[in-house]
Amino acid sequence: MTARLTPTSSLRSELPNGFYLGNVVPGAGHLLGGSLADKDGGSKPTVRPTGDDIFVSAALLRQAKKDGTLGDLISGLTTDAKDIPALPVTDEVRNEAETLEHLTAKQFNSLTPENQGKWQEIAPARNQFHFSEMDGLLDFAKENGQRVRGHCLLWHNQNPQWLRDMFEEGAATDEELRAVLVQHINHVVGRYKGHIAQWDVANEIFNEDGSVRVGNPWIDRFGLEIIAEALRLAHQADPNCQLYLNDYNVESINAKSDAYYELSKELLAAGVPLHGFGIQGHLALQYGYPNDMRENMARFTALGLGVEITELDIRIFVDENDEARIPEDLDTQAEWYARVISDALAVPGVTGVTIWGVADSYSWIPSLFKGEGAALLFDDNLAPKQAYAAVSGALGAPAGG
Ligand code: 9MR
Repeated sequence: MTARLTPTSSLRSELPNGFYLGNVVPGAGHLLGGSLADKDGGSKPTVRPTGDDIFVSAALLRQAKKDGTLGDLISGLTTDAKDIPALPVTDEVRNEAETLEHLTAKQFNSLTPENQGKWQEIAPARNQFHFSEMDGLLDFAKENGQRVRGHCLLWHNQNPQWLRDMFEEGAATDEELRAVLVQHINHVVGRYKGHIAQWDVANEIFNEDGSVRVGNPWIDRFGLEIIAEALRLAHQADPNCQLYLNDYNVESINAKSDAYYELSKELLAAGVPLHGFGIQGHLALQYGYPNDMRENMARFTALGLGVEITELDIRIFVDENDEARIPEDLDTQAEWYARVISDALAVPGVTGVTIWGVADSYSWIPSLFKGEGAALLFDDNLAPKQAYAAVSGALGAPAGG
């Protein structure tokens, strides 16, 4: 059973003032990001768009995957984007791209680049910036009156090889590395000054037990102090942009979210420009709903920070056709979506919920969690699921419910 989508259905038209319902725009690295970039930490190239249209390029990749030509595409890749063969745009690809584009524009009032803003994508070679996809996303958002969240500046993942090489012992001095950080933040945040409302400045810096994660080259080398420096640099580059820390498994009050709470307090006390806490919200039915999420969000807003759910998806167990193993899971999933929206609306200072993908067929989940998926509002055919109707219902319901 799927929900009904009438020609006038639009989640964004149901939003209370000042509240954002976001989604991601797929792009370079999508589909291949999970299978290539992650395995070796990001040294392999990812696919560049073959046309101007960011949605067509994503649909093309999906078509290649369906046709079984993705392997050829991957083996033909080199680090030089020019060598990537252009794929023919079939009617099917065109239709899918148009539907996805239409849903993205009509249902959501905020957009996040899924991969296009990450270091590997935006600076694939030293001193070379690849802005065309981010520019395309910004143009799309402008045309459709949408806000943009930037994602992300410092992360342990999806860093270009040249940058990782610089962190090899003896390869670069501290001064040289700091100059790279200054250049990156100035170029990237500065370019979109006034057009990107929020940036995830540091992504996923703590472990589940609250200790500092090892593997983010910046933190490994300079310690957490580099986060304050990155926040200051980003603030200089765009003084009106809201600067966020962002992570997963921080929906509840736990050791990891405690670590963010303490760090946030310290940064604020030191006068560092920090404005928000991003709770990713990658949920899975088997782990139970984070019942204390409101309380957790409220302790961050009490510090004066904004809070957003930044990457929501709710995965379930699926069969080999990516369909729910237990059909009732789709109903439970819908209830959870409604709860997240109600929780976010109930806490003053929580300004938005971004869903990490429009349709199940575009989600990152099956590439990382085998046997899990179907985590989004629209199914593989881009038809609305129960979760869509539930989000719509929760937006219409009085806050606090
Ligand atoms: O959705 C993204 C996927 O396409 C990439 O392959 C993957 C690489 O790590 O990153 C995914 O997005 C992640 C986000 O940037 C940070 N939080 C976790 C998200 C899901 O893995």
